[in-house]
Amino acid sequence: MKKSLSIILALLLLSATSCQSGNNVQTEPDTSSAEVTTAPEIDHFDELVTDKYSGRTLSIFDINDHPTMHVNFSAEEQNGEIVNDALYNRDRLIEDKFGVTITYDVTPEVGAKEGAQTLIRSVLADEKSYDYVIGVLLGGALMTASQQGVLANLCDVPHLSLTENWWSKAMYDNFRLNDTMYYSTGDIAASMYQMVYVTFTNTRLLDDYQINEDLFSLVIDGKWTLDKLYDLTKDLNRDLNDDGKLDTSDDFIAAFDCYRPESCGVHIVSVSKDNTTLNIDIHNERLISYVEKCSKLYAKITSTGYSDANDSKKMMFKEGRCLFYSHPIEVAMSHFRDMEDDYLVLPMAKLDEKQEEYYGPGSGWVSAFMAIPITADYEFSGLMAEAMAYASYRDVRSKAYELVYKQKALRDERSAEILDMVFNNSYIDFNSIYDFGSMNSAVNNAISGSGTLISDLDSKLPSAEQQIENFLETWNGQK
Ligand SMILES: [Ca+2]
Repeated sequence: MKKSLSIILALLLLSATSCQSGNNVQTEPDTSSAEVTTAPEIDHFDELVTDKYSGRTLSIFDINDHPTMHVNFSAEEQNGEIVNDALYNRDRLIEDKFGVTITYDVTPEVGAKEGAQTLIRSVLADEKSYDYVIGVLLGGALMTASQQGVLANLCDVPHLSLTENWWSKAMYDNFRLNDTMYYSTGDIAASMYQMVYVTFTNTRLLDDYQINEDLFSLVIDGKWTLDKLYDLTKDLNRDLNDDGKLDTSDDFIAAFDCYRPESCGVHIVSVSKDNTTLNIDIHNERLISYVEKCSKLYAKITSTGYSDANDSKKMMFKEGRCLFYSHPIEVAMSHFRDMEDDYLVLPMAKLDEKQEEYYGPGSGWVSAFMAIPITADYEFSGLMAEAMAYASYRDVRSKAYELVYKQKALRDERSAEILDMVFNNSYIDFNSIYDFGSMNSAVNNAISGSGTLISDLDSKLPSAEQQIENFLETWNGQK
């Protein structure tokens, strides 16, 4: 009931989400009538269904470097894999309700970069195009396509409710410039469920260290912050082999970094209040506070035992030598299925309790972003993308929960509520993708103690400003 209520609420709030602010005025329900009737539940999906496109093909292009890992569409049959079967059923539902036939092209051999080139060529040659694409941003993929004038401004596409939970409101707020956005993320791409950064917590270690706080309640009450994480983990690091340094191979580390300022709503480069330009904000109090808190929280460690430092950290958490570990959620499927200890999944900690929401920073290397080519029929593409996104939110997302917690019985209603919080706000900001003037490294170096935040950022400022100027010219030149 709670779910259907929230859907009704979402529908009530479903104002025009074109990128210009809407002036939808919701009328207060008339409660004066003595006779109280229960409103029938309206499902957004039913509002979208039409037979107008019966017989048409919906053509989707998945610009994906790792389609077997980042799965956005099903095999031809159900095969018992949870997400596969949910995607299979979603597609059959869409085909059935709209009378369309869904087809996918994917780029397993050529990779996402070549896939983006294929897309660009098809648009420039004005050939029959895809109705929408799902793709990787980085490595010459959709980010490059978005600079070639081949992607639609999603704000001009009808039917898309870009601030609803099945799209990313945080993306809308932070990746929309001059009322233009060329891609967004959300449930339409099932790999979104894998790309989001969360904090894994080993529950056996919570017991061992007698941390008795109910972390789920803490999160739900809005009190899961970097300061809290520090309070829980200070003094817990142990140099177990007594060699005078902390190392991933044989020591105990209480909390692992990930350095994603977006998790704290911190942006070195942000969209101006009037939405017309990008501002660099070096003397940003939130940024300074973020760096200070992370420096205090995260130990200086070396990483040995694996060629990739990331692998060392994953194994350390899996082996029960790390209490809190921040990483994209996909590691639950790739590494933790046979982990002995139980774990909880928490959002990335907030900067402070004043921060209103938890955010799930995403990765531009995962095929989790939706775009529409300018050659598409916007009316059709928008309707189908909206229906696919909403159907995924309603029917597929709950299956992703099962994958995350596959191994143990820790799931309860609150674990789903918490995953919803991060999935609803999965996003990236401009600087995490474009890294103007390489300013991201200045932040990372300041946290790890190998740099000084303000002076390092200052030295990168001229280059960042120049790059932003060039960027704005390209972004706006396509309008
Ligand atoms: Ca050591």
